[in-house]
Amino acid sequence: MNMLPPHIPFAQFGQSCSKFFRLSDTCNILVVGNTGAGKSTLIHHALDKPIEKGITRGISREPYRNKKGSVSIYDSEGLERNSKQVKEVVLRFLEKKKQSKNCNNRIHLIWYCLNYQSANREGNLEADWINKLANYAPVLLVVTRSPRNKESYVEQLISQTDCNLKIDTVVRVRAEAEMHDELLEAHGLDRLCEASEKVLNDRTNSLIQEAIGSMKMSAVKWIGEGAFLRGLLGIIPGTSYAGIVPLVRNGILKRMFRGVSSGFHFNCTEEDLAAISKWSLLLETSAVLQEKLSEVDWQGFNSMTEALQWISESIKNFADSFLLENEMFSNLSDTLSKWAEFSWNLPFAMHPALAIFFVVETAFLAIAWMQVLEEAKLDFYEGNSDVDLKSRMDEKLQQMLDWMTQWVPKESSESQSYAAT
Ligand SMILES: Nc1nc2c(ncn2[C@@H]2O[C@H](COP(=O)(O)OP(=O)(O)OP(=O)(O)O)[C@@H](O)[C@H]2O)c(=O)[nH]1
Ligand SMILES: [Mg+2]
Repeated sequence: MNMLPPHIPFAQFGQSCSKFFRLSDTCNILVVGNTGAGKSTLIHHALDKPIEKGITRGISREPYRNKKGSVSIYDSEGLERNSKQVKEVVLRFLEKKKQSKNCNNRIHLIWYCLNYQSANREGNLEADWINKLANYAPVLLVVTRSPRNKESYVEQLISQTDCNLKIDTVVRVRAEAEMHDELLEAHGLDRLCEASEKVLNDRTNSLIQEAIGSMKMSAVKWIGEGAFLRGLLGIIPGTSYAGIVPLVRNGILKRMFRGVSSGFHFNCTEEDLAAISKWSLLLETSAVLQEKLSEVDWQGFNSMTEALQWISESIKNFADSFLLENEMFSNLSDTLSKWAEFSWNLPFAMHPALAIFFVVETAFLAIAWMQVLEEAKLDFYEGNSDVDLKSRMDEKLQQMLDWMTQWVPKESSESQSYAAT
């Protein structure tokens, strides 16, 4: 007898989702729905894995995975019995997963199971609850124990244009054959696999945006710290401008570059640091910046905080013109002013211009590096990992230099009036 291996619907899950799998190693799915809707049975047949029989309690501590590891499915307790409490458990679980910076730990899809009988009766759909879930991940409505070709009441409802339900797709499934007057065959799990892949693909770009956003937030913290610490050098009496090149190799900037790079999961090696410190464009940019800042009348400021606020305002045009999105910019200047408030309400004396110069120069350089890494990361998600960071950084620095050359810092009288307000 010719024994075929059993068909496992989710064995190859994710074959059409290569972009997503550059972001995450696995797709995490949470299965929710009413008690007895057939959630556990669905997982059992999707993966051909033994699942705990009987009433499920809580949420599975470890997900059920296919052999490849491309899909990880969390089973959950049914909703009727203890509805409010179970809902809270589910929301807490989703919230916790959402906090994770690592995409591997997030919930990427939700299967909301409703059996055909309930789906075919009015009043069984908890729209508010489903819409709440949809804030965390796209929701697929799985109509369980459903005839293959018969639309349920709920499906008709969803297809109406004025329906406010945040459901991405509906899939009809019967995970296990049933015997009634006749044999009702199992069906739908392959469709559920395809539909899940499709929804996942549609969602991948926004997942990438979120991931990049949190990488940038972490980078900005490093930049704020690095710029601040380097600025401190400017108020230490006797400090003279030694140039940024040796500083790239010194502790403060090394730490900052490493931090920014690690936020993007890039490794910043000694060689990279050596390359960064060799850029001649960097020297040129520094020279232009120093010249521009030397035109400012620093005596118009009463404290370092004020001076930093002024510089934030001034470089805002810079942000608007090409380099930074507003949100990033304000985050950076917040970081800087927090640092400033923290310990810089010192009288504005000694070497203020030098301190400001250090802060701005460091921040510009690090922001350029951050943007290079961001673009490299986006390319990586598109499937191109062969990116020349050095030539990209050259381009960025050139852009920055062009901007800097045209930059006119505010007149000293303006800075004075700013300081007075
Ligand atoms: N024949 C058949 N039986 C099913 C199917 N889905 C669920 N059942 C039966 O319905 C009952 C409940 O199924 P479960 O998979 O345990 O349902 P559940 O949603 O996990 O239930 P809770 O964990 O209590 O919330 C079991 O007796 C299953 O055998 C199906 O597709 N076909
Ligand atoms: Mg169960």
